[in-house]
Amino acid sequence: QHPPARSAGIVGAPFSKGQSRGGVEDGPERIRAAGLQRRLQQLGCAVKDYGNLTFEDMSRDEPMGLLKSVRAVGAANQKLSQAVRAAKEDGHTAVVLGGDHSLAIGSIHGHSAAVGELSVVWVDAHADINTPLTTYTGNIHGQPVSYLLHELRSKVPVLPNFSWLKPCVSAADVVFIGLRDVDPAEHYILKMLGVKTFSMSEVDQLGVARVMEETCDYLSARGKKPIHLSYDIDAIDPSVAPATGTPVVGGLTYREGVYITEHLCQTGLLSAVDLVEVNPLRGQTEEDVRSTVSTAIDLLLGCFGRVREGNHLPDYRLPEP
Ligand code: Z70
Ligand code: MN
Ligand code: MN
Ligand code: MN
Repeated sequence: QHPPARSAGIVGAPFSKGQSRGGVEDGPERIRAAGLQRRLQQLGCAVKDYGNLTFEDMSRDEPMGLLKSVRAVGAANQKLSQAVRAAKEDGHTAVVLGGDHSLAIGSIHGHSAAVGELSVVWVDAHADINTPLTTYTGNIHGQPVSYLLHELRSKVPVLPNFSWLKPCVSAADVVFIGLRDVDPAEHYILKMLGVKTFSMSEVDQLGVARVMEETCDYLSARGKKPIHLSYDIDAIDPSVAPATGTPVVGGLTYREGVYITEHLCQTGLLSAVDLVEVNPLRGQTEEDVRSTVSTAIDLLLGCFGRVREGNHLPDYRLPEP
């Protein structure tokens, strides 16, 4: 195989106000400290690290009904959108290190602003498609998909610090993989819009290889659009990735999780990746955190051409005696 020359543009987004647990803002540094840049470079991938975004404290950010930290989430995502757009315009495959999954709002918006229409592959235990009116937690990390879909425009109210956001994704261009904790209103929305989903039940039934084949066939039937992979680490089983805010039993194995990234990489269309919800404070032990971070790194390496059969650099020469 001759993988195209790749470069990763890494944007750290240490943001946690889309949910209520501290620690997820330390995800980017932990993933970097585990050697992400060096491991990508060993694959022959060029790396530009844009560093971490900084998010100002929002002094007055009272809840709007149930909805928490609306102004902070809006402002952070506007900043992230601009950063992802810039990374794409510099020619990189964008890598957003979260932070919580509310960041997908800005990441997908910025990606779309740079390249136009997208396919979105959302790998998650959760559907994250509540609207501000259906949520019962008030956490915006359970809502990003509803803010992004054209079809839900009339169901999402105008919110402070979100006036920059215009829906930019069509429901028919989204595939969910790994679902196993979906709220009733979310299930209704998914059915109403006819969104393509592969719950854990379908992963069990079909196997991950057929799930990925059907995912790519489904998306490419609407044209070969750049793919945005939004990977919530809680899609992976908590026995492998326990250091996350909302672990849900019965998740993807390490091998299934990595296979998804390998398959998407092979399409040549992977254009941006979010890796979110790694929370170093949520593990019971340091080994829990290490295992979670190490899995996150392997998922990202899979996105950039690492294969389990082994890799070698294109200019490799055997040593001569
Ligand atoms: C629930 C909500 C969620 C992650 C929890 C949970 C959403 N559906 N997402 N943990 N990563 O709050 O809307
Ligand atoms: Mn999520
Ligand atoms: Mn989740
Ligand atoms: Mn395919």
